[in-house]
Amino acid sequence: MLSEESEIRKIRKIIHVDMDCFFAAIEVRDNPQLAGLPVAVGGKPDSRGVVATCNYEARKFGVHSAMPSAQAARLCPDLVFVKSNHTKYREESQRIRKIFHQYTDLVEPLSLDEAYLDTTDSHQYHNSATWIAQAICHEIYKQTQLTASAGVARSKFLAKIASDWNKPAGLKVILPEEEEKFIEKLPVKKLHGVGKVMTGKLESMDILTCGELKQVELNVLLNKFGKTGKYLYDLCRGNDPRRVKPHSARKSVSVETTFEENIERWEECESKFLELVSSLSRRLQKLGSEEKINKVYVKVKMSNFQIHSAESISQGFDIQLLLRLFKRLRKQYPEPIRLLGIGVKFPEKAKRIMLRQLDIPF
Ligand code: TTP
Ligand code: MG
Repeated sequence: MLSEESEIRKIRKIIHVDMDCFFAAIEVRDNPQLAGLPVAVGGKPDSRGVVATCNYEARKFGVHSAMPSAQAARLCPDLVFVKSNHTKYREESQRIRKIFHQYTDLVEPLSLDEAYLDTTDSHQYHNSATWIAQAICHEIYKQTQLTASAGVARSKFLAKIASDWNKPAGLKVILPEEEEKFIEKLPVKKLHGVGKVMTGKLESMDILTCGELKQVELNVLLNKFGKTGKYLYDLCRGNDPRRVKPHSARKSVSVETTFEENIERWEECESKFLELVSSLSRRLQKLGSEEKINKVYVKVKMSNFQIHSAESISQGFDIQLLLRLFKRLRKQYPEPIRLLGIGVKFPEKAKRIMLRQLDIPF
């Protein structure tokens, strides 16, 4: 009996909610003249700005997040550019989070516009996660006139894939009994962390779907991809036991790359560094926490696997300061680099404020 009960307990009900073209949807809502027009939020094309996001009308022209605004304007000549207003986006984000908390305390925000919810023990709607997800999207629309998409599954990675499935204003439920079939057909590139390079490597092994990935033995994947190999092995079997963590106040945010071949020349180091800067900058914009940063740091792993880092107090995301830190490290350790990482840290006080904004006791 007990084992049956614990068997039942294992089936979790995770919802992943993600707002549709969040910043752009808010701007269009607040300026009805923009309705129906292609709209991008971000820097103007005559500056060196980039698109933070754009609405679905603009996406039809191939415009997307992180694209240089000048390129976006070439693809879509009628594109309307709107300056971002993070204070407004944060306010909307808080309204949405309050709605999540009506259904469960287990809410893990990932950025301003998305969160995981564990509704395994939620009592509303006869404990139906599907109905709860629907109710959340309706309530969000009622309160904010913004649409959200939601995914329901028994694990985080599937719930996240599901929320993207029927975007915008879509709902996708992956029932536990449908899960295996769903994963079999799932293209590997849909897995979080499988980017262009990894997709290419898997393609060269004739692996396009998770079903094909499942045929590969663990030691082959470990040999080829190291730790990531085990991650791939688990996901294509639907194994993702990560819990929804409501109290995870961020201490830091970082990005790093391990190079296929060690890098040494300064031009190459600088160009890889700038790639990391853009990627960290995108993550920070999504998190909406840029101005709270009080430290920046650079980390390098050398060809002999030794790790060195440099850190400095900073006001905000100071790229020039980061570059100086990197140059200093480079001078001290001129050997070939295997891995480069950059990151930012938040002060204790900001962490407490962030928690308070989420209505979480600390
Ligand atoms: P996303 O949820 O990735 O994108 P989105 O909500 O605009 O569109 P989708 O319908 O596909 O979910 O990001 C949420 C917000 O974060 C987005 O509205 C703007 C911001 N953001 C950036 O500022 N830079 C970026 O590179 C990305 C990806 C997002
Ligand atoms: Mg979104």
